[in-house]
Amino acid sequence: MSRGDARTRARDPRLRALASGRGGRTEGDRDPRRDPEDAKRKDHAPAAPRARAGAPRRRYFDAGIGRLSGERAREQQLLAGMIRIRRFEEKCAELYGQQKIRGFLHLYIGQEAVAVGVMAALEPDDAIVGTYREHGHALARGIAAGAVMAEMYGKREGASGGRGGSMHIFDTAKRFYGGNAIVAGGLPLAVGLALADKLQNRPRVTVCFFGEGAIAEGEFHESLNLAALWKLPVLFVCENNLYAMGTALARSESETNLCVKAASYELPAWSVDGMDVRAVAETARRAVVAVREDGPLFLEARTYRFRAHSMFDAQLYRPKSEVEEWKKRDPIAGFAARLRAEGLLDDAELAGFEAAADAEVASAVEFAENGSWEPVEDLARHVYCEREAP
Ligand SMILES: Cc1ncc(C[n+]2csc(CCOP(=O)(O)OP(=O)(O)O)c2C)c(N)n1
Repeated sequence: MSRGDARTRARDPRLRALASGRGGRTEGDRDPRRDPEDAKRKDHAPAAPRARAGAPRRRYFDAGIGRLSGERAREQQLLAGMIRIRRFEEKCAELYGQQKIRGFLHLYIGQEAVAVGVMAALEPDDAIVGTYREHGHALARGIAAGAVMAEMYGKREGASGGRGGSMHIFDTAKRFYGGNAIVAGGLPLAVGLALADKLQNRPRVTVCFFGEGAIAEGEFHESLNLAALWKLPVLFVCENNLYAMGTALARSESETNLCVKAASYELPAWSVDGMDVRAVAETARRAVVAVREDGPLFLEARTYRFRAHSMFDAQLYRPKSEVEEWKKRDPIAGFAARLRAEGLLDDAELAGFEAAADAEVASAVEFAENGSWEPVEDLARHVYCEREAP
């Protein structure tokens, strides 16, 4: 070792700790492997939202018990938004069985509070990048249910002209940039969108949704690094549902605390209960303000998917009892009960939201059924840009 290396090591407490055999942890750090909460997470028990150490404390904010303004209309809107997504996706599962929808279909059922809570914090000019589980993101952003359903059918009237299908919903007017089939593929796109906004002095935020599986990809690390380095206005929303297809988080990651990973790129890293729409909405509101002012932020939403990974999945990798445990925390039933108890919702209002969602879904199906197929002559269109080169 050169004298320069030795001097660097002496200055950096983490390197000193490595040299002393403490695995890179400094005295101030807690060892997640000895922490009972983290031990629970490794067993995939529903974990209470919690901030933890690993970087300067002020960087963490745990808003699992946050509360919105209490305004009746605003709270009810969150509930109605979730019901709408649930009903839409239940219908999609049915249509898939009838082969009206083909290819892959990844349902968002169980995770509705994340999309609805985060979208409530955004302005029309802000941009969104979703994953292949993005029907919920698209609906929460206000893309017409008919356009989303027609895309599922592969019809020309679909949001992406029927060429994308369920994994590639796209709507520039809503600044909704996919729908991405590639795990972590959306992160660099979000960084690019935010870089463009920053270079052109536009006060916009880009929100990027991704699953915890994306954290194993190089694109996650490259994107967080560049976003932090260039102070880009990106809100990275990691929907941690504990499984990447059949792979549990603890089977693929030595560090299961995702905030620690994000904080290592010098991003503020927050964690929120993704089954609690009120907490998500309030945390996202604060996060978006912070991103507009200071640059990128990582938000982990701890959530769970109630259905299989996709329509082809025997779910042998998780016990049924675990799914049942999480279903007790259903974001819709739980929030409806809470609003009722607080006098912010009555039975007639709830029935009204359910009926409105059913009617909207029925008319979306009708729209898709009546849609048209793209003519074969158009097959090679949209492969190359049709504009003249400048
Ligand atoms: C780069 C890449 N590798 C592998 C796949 C296959 N694949 C599809 S979904 C998936 C799991 C992703 O899990 P996660 O990111 O946690 O999202 P979730 O399905 O839980 O919402 C994998 C590995 C892919 N689509 N892209």
